[in-house]
Amino acid sequence: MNTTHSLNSSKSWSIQEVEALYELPFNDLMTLASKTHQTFFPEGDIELATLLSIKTGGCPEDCGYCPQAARYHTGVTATKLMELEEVLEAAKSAKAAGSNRFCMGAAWREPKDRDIEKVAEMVREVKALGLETCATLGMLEATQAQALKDAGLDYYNHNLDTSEDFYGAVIKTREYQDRIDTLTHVRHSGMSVCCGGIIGMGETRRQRASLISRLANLNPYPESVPINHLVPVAGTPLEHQEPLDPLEFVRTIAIARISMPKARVRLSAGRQALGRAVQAMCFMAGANSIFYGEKLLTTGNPEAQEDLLLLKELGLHPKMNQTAEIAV
Ligand code: SAM
Ligand code: DTB
Ligand code: SF4
Repeated sequence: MNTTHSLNSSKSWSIQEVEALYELPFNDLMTLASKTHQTFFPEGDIELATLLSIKTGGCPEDCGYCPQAARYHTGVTATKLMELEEVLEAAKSAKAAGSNRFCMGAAWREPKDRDIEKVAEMVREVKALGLETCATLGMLEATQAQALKDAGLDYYNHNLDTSEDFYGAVIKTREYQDRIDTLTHVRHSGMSVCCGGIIGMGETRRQRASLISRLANLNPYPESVPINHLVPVAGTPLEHQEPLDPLEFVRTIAIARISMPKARVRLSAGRQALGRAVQAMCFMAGANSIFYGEKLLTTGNPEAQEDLLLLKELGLHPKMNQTAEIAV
């Protein structure tokens, strides 16, 4: 394996090249990923990002993995958009717990312009607390992306989620191209892009390779790459999905690191089920960000103290904000 091209941060990646990485002996792949990580992130810290669901459930889309789709009976209660004060309380707690980034998620297919005005106000106020801001609100028009950028939004999260040829098996209410269009508007607005996917939905290895190739070939590739492990939620069509081999998940993290060397690769949903050993391997493979706090949007996540302890035991340093009030 030629390692020099893997350390090139602006190379394009064919599906075949990504598949070739999957086929490497596991230890060779881990060594290459680790070398890439050390080259591009010599400080080796772990970013902490906290999620808040600012508008939960009742979503008209049919994403087969999602507990917030109105059409599935998952026990999630739909809510209206949260009030500003409640969002600020959560952001202050996240800051006190050491988080660097606060990500506001809404179960919308696409926001209305009046929703954007309200979220823009939240963004301004959260940013004034000294946190990095991120939002994930569904599909955006160019003018909406610009309004969020003008309010001070640092990142917009919008995932490709899987390969183009597997997309229709999981989501029928929108097209892959809709995702690409929103990502284009976000990039043109000047915001940083947070874009990744879900692994373990029944896709083939080639389809995983295709997802990574699409992400790595976005020009430029995303600054943040959340790699979610499917959380099989009761009531969703993927509830009984056969579990993925954990080593295949670790491989995917390593390949995301190698193909997008300067990105923050976030070990995202599904950490509770992965356990400590697999998470440790993901950090070795180059993951350098986590969702931090006991809740994702509607499902569970490890307790903050448990995560800080894990990082400490592994000798990893969280990238904490300066005013954190937490100690392990
Ligand atoms: N509605 C917006 C959208 O779809 O872009 C934003 C919120 S949506 C919940 C954000 C992301 O959460 C999805 O793109 C998907 O990657 C992730 N997600 C949702 N349910 C999940 C699950 N059960 N397991 C893993 N990831 C999940
Ligand atoms: C992302 O890629 N993962 C996060 C965030 N972006 C918004 C969401 C994970 C959601 C997991 C299912 C839930 O908690 O509802
Ligand atoms: Fe709606 Fe987003 Fe869930 Fe799809 S992933 S059902 S768009 S909240």
